[in-house]
Amino acid sequence: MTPRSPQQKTYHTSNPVAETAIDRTIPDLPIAQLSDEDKYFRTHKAPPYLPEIEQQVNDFIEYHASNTGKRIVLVTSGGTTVPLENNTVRFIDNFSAGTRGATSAEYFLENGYAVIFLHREFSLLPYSRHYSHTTNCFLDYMTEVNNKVEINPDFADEMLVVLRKYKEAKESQSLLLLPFTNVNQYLYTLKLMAILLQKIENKALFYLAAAVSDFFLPQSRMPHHKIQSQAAGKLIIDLEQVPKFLRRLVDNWAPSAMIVSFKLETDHLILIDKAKGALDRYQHQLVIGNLLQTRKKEVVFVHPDGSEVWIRLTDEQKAKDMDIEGLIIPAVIKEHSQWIEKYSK
Ligand code: 9Z3
Repeated sequence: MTPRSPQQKTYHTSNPVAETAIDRTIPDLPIAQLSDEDKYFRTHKAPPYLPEIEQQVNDFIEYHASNTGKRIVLVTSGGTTVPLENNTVRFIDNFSAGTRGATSAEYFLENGYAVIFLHREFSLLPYSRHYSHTTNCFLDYMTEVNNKVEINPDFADEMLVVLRKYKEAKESQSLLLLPFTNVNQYLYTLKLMAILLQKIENKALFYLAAAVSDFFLPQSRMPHHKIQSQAAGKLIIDLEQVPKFLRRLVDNWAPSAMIVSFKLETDHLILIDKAKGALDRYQHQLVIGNLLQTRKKEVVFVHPDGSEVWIRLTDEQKAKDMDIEGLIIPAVIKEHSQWIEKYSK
């Protein structure tokens, strides 16, 4: 199996740009107030490869609109980095391996969706995730017979199932892999995707499982070269808050799409309140709450009407090593169908 498609390249962090001047000369109107989100995009340069991605995504949307009529889900997956230097040697990262995103993408594909998989480069990918980042090396799935490499028969049946699904996704052109590494690349790409997906209106679904950093170092303050250790005995890092982009996504970038975000906490006492707070603030359709410690076994769906629905693997399902995404995705799809129906009336 070839785990990487040609779309995946290594892109480089962009250079800082000077702030664009605002015209404040217009009389009789309150001085224009830039939102934090607008300020962000005015003061941070877009990744240079963005036009290439735009073309690929346009083609993907066009293909499905004209040929298959499939709904399209944007799945975000894995953690964003926060570079500390422009020529990046050091960066801040988070724990996410991309399991939630990669597994969810498989279930969306199985349920007839086309998937744009916006993922942290080198994090887990749909299908190949079964054979990478595991305790086993992929070579453990192979065996030597008469001087030739073959799949170890112990794994062959399981691998055949995965292989068929992978081929089906590829042949039906239903999976588009797009990478990001740092939070700037993530934000620019998310905004672009949202604007392009406006074409299919409510058939677009946003499933935001990526672990996005809350703090970052603005490009205007980022040293060009590697920070030198001789210069100071201590390194003090002064980070800004990443603007809350979800409101922009809901109101401006993707006003017709259904938007699902994840809320991650480690303290179970605050999870529900934080999920409700996100819905209040961003006014989107669904927050899926999860705790770091139990995220693979249970999640909670929190809705704007205040309802909370827990989804849990049963002991039997746990024993069979079933993915919780096998329960999450059908439930999300059901809500997306209701959203489409409501919006189409
Ligand atoms: C999640 O909560 C995901 O479920 C996980 C998946 C990151 C926990 P893994 O990749 O983990 O399977 O190991 N994603 C959202 C995390 C996040 O950054 N949420 C923000 C927040 O909680 C809102 S967008 O404030």
